[in-house]
Amino acid sequence: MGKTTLKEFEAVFPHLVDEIMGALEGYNLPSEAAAWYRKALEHNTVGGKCNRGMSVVDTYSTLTNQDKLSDEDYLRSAILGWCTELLQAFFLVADDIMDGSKTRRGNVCWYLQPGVGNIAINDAFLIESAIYILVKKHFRNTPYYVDLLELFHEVTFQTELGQLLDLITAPEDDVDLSKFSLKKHSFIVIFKTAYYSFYLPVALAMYMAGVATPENLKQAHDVLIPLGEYFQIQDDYLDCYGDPEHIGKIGTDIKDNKCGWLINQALSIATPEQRQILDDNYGKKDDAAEARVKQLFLELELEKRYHEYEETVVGKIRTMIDGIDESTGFKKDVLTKFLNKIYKRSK
Ligand code: GPP
Ligand code: MG
Ligand code: MG
Ligand code: MG
Repeated sequence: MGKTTLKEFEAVFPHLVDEIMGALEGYNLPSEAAAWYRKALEHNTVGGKCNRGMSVVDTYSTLTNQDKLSDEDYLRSAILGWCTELLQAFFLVADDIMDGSKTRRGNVCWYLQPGVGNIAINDAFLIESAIYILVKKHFRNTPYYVDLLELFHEVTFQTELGQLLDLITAPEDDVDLSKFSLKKHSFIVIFKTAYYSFYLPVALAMYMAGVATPENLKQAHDVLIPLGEYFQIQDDYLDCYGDPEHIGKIGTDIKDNKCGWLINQALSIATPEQRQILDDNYGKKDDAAEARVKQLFLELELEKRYHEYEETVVGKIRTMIDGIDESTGFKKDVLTKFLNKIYKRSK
């Protein structure tokens, strides 16, 4: 099955920016505001791996058994792919403010760019609005238009709920590790990441391919949610152990008091003395305290624990994929491709 390339996929985006700009006609928006919007869109939406966006195109090709899509089918699936990337851009602009991050995709975060600051909050909303401009323009006449709108709205809501729990479990001024648990962690990662990163792109392609029955959506959901949970656990792992040059961002989870996978593992095996070290050093905006936590993670062999987790969860996900019923138009291959893309990822 021919996979789309980043080059091919990225080539669609400038046309979509022009369309979004076209939607401003009639508002008499002063040109400096239009130019700002264009820049916010371009700066924040392009430059990532586009795995989520490209997977809409690839999933659509797989579901419809087409090795090479017609230009029209490519464009339509790529538009839904770019809407997924716009949703991600909206989230990341806001998330970097909330997490106090410094870099994103190898660049200084948008809110830290000269002259941007809090305007980035409004830019995040404007980027979200672009989704609905594009979906309306290209899908209003389809029988599944309302399904697409409801899907984007529900997934956005789910992500915001995950972000809410992520944030209130990590107050800046009150480090209390007894508030953390693997159960909370699981809710956080499924809601803040798995729905929009895994379920959304596949469900979009399923609507386009005409196979989005409740049964098929459930089959997709039941594998994609654990897959997305595994993906965010990789993100938590890379926050501490990834190379900032390679992942394009500097980890903030320890200093930000985040209820991540590593700290939850550490809490489950720490001796009372080690627990004290964590209580004293986790969640402090201090390089030495962060280094002390990292050293303890090393002593607790969390890296080894992570690699064991990875093998176990991937085995379970493969078994779930084997159990998929393909007779109703869904395909195991969609899920296997996702799994292969993220297995042992280092960025
Ligand atoms: C990733 O968390 C989650 C998001 C980007 C969703 C944000 C949701 C909003 C409603 C704004 P993360 O903080 O671990 O991501 P990263 O490590 O990339 O900063
Ligand atoms: Mg973040
Ligand atoms: Mg965050
Ligand atoms: Mg992270």
